[in-house]
Amino acid sequence: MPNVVLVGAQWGDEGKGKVTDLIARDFDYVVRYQGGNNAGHTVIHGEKKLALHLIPSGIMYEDAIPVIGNGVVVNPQVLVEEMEMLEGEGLSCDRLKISCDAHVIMPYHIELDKASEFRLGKNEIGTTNRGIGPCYQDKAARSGIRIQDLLDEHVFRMKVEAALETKNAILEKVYGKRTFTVEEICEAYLPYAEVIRPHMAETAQLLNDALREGKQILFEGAQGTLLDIDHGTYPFVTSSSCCAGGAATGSGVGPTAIDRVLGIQKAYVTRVGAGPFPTELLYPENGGEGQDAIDGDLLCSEGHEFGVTTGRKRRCGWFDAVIARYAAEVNGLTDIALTKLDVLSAFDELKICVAYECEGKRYDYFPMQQSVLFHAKPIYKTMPGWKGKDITSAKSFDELPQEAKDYVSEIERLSGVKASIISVGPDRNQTFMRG
Ligand code: 2SA
Ligand code: GDP
Ligand code: MG
Repeated sequence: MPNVVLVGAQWGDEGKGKVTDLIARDFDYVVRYQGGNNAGHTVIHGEKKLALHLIPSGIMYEDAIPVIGNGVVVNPQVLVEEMEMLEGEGLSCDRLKISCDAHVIMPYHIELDKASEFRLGKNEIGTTNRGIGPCYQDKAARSGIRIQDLLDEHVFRMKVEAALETKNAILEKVYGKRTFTVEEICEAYLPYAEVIRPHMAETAQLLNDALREGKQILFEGAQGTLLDIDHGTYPFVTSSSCCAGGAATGSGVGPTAIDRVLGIQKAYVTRVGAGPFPTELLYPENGGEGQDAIDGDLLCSEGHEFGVTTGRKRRCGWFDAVIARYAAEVNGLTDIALTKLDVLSAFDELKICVAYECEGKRYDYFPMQQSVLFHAKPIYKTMPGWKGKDITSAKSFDELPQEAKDYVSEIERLSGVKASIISVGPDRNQTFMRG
């Protein structure tokens, strides 16, 4: 298999963890290139479901080297706890490499994230409160603290001291929150440095050496296209480059090394957090009623749609081909993995959004203005479902009911990308490839 970027094609939680885990055995390196412990990637280990937040899903295979790239933001406490959890499951983390240039999520980032969300009130972004945004903010402002700083006590102290001058002022004066001392931060963070030290590496060099040796790399995206800081539904996005382009900047590997961009699409759409979502089937608690509310609830319950990191109930809606086409373009998708097709077995009929309508105008392409997206009404095509036919043990496309084949083919036609992998259940073996 060539070098592959695996990217979420919607608002995250498309099943990236499962697909990464499925194909990772064929790669020498599995690299996270953006985000932090806001991610929640579910993988199956034996009989158990494991949630990974920071460590690449490639950790499941002892021949693959997992790499946390320079584009990732690292909470050292979460990292160490996740390593301990994996070791406890019998999965060694000895091979894990962490970029010396990755930025560190500091305790004040988490407080600032919470305080800023609280202040926004009903206009909140709905962040995971993990300090992601404030950490990337410092990175862009060139005042961040990196993994290499954490491993040098003198430098770390100096940088924390400098940071606290402004962070404490903001926490106290703007938000009326608690402040931090250099001592308490050093006491909490410096012990982690010793756990991280053996894993720290110049990962860009490591990956480029690997490429020269003909090794193969899988880049594991977190969140999704519409949460990308540039291409997503700004400002209701995360603060990193989730799209395929981020794989290059977030790892130090040039774009010419990438051969394939695999988009992960759910057979319907979910979103967790605030922001526009044209095909949303509003829950009753959010003002929804009638058949839409029933369908939304059914998608949520059949798909077990709850956040892996925060436990929040995800918003659910019909498949949106406008988004699918957009994701195909901004990522340069070569093919897609279509997941959770089995969840749709609960419905008599299915809807696919083919375009939007806003103030009498039809939008076949993702609208330029956020206000249009907020008010966009989906134009649906209705398709027959395959209710009552269990597809969870299908081993090939031919074994799917005709209605399911037609649904997949319509998604391919509308998005212009072939579904090379189809997932019909959470387990590794509930998946088949198409030639
Ligand atoms: P943040 O915390 O600054 O990145 O939040 C900004 C927006 O990005 C969304 N976001 C996510 N959306 C889906 N899944 C994510 N990971 C977890 C999961 C989420 C969870 O796998 O379920 O457990 O709630 C994720 N991470 C960030 C977030 O909802 C904001 O809209
Ligand atoms: P990620 O963030 O993209 O890795 O996705 P999450 O792990 O947050 O959410 C995907 C959820 O769907 C997890 O609970 C998976 O176990 C589950 N899942 C993945 N693929 C399938 C599938 O084809 N069918 C069903 N029913 N569940 C799936
Ligand atoms: Mg997730």
